[in-house]
Amino acid sequence: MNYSSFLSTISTARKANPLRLTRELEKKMSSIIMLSGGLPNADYFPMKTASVTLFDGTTIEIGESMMKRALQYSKAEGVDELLSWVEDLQLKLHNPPTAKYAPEKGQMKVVITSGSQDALSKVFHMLTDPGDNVLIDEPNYTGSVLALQPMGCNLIKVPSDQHGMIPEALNEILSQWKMDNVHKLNTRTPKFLYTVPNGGNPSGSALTAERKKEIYKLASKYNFLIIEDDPYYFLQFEKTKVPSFLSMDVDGRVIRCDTFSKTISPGMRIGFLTGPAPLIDKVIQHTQVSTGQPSTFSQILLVQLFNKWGQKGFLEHVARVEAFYKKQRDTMVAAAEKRLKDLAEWYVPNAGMFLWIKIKGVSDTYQMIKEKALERGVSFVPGCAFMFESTQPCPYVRASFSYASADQMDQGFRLLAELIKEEVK
Ligand code: 09M
Repeated sequence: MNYSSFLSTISTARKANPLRLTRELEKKMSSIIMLSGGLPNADYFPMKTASVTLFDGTTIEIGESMMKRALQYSKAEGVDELLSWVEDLQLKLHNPPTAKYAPEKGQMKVVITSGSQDALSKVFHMLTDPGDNVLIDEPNYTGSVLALQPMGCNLIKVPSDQHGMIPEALNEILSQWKMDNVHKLNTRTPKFLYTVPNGGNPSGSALTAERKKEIYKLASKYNFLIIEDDPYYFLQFEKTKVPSFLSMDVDGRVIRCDTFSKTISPGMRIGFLTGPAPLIDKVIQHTQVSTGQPSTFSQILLVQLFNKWGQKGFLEHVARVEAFYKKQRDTMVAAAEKRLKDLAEWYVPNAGMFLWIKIKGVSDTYQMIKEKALERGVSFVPGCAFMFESTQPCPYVRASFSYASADQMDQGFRLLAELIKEEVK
């Protein structure tokens, strides 16, 4: 793959920051006279040690020298122990074909990010110039749509249903580039496709393995990258997980965003990005001149947690989290059936945190949700928030089942039912 042809003008111009720590220098730090680094003196950091109690009553400790590290600058790509831990996790879960490729051929590389939002923003900046074509399904995660739109790219809407993007529809869109008359679209083929493959936010949609394979084939044929934004990977409610795009990436064209936000903590702001080395290196250069690095403190806390848990303990933890959200999903669907049966429609999401509800007889939910619902004491997100044209009327609302108790779901939907009845009468 010719990775440089995908880079934006800004990303092409980026250079590595010579002030930042490198892997090599960090390894030598204790054995050489260090006069290069503009690192503050750790002896004057006010915090000395920490002991964090876990839910099972056991503790993880950050001792004195670990604390000095945790409070210090660190490498842009992440601290070594966490990097190797997530690399092992990716190998186990996705076994990417690119794992053993030469770096320039797109070898799998991982970088720690300040959550997926940071990763997405950097990836979009890396790839997008004004006028570039981007394939994306609607409705979609507001944080991505709002990050892409100001870059001046053309968002090409790929039709989708509860199983995610429809490959036949994608094929039809792409086939326009073969025709002579391409004036309706920019003549450049799309640079990348963005999608949330599991538990789509807000739609709850989930791509099947078959669809992923079809989409990947089209990506190879038309030479575009796939951005797989998968924060709900660990919240899949079926017995077996659907294989990821990363797991089928023979060409080295997939950039996968993972996050600990939904399984450990969004406040720690730690995620990880996996993709072809030449592209990941560009993200690292961006980090060197933006956030510098994801919080070292958060990373060290995770390292200590994973040292205690091992991969097995982590997977057991996420299985418990997954089981909780599945129960929540069932509770919300039951509440919807009880309260909203004739007033709205939805499908049962098999991953994620959201129920996407289409209100019957209400063409736009904005006023009803933003004003009246809040007055009555319940909040939802109006569907228009997830549309590319957020000022257009939209009959949907997004309800999150992550937080509320069974009673709150029941009462929330009772109030929604009241509002709908008032609206349609
Ligand atoms: N609502 C998300 N989604 C959200 C949301 C949020 C404050 C976040 C998809 O790793 P992170 O934490 O940066 O995750 C970002 C992210 C990326 N991709 C598909 C997501 O759903 C997080 C934060 C308040 C409301 C929020 O509503 O949906």
